[in-house]
Amino acid sequence: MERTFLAIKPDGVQRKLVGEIIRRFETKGFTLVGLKLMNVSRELAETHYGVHRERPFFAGLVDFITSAPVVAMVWEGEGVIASARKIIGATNPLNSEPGTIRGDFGVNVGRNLIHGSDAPETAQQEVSLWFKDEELVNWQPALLSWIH
Ligand code: RTP
Ligand code: MG
Repeated sequence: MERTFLAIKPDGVQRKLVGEIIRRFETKGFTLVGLKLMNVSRELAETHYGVHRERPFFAGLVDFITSAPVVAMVWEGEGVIASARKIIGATNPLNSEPGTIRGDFGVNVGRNLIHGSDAPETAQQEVSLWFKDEELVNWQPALLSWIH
């Protein structure tokens, strides 16, 4: 079953939006298979956002993500990678639709509350970068097959 990596960024945790954000993925019908509150090391942040290493916002992005705890998660379900990106909304909250997490709660592109893997390859890489195998729980919600 498809899996994606999501992380509630420091602003989401500081603003007490953890429950609200998790609720949106639960009520959509996805299954939580990994969850931890953690401080992010500089090394992890730089690897995770490595694709943006040459961008002007890179240093600020790493400073921000390492500044306070984040909630790292793995979610499972049909089409979860693309669907989570829709639930999250566009990168810049000025462009994200109301009804999305960033559209409803975000204002600034550098404080956009949550990260979501953007493709199958990055989802796989990010799940194994952030979680050890034994930290993920394989389980199937009862009756899922005929509810969703
Ligand atoms: P994320 O990786 O955090 O889920 O966000 P994303 O895919 O929607 O956006 P991406 O292009 O991967 O950018 C990563 C994060 O860098 C910050 N950013 N700042 N112009 C800017 O100042 C700027 N552009 C991007 C954002 O916080 C974005 O989430
Ligand atoms: Mg991205």
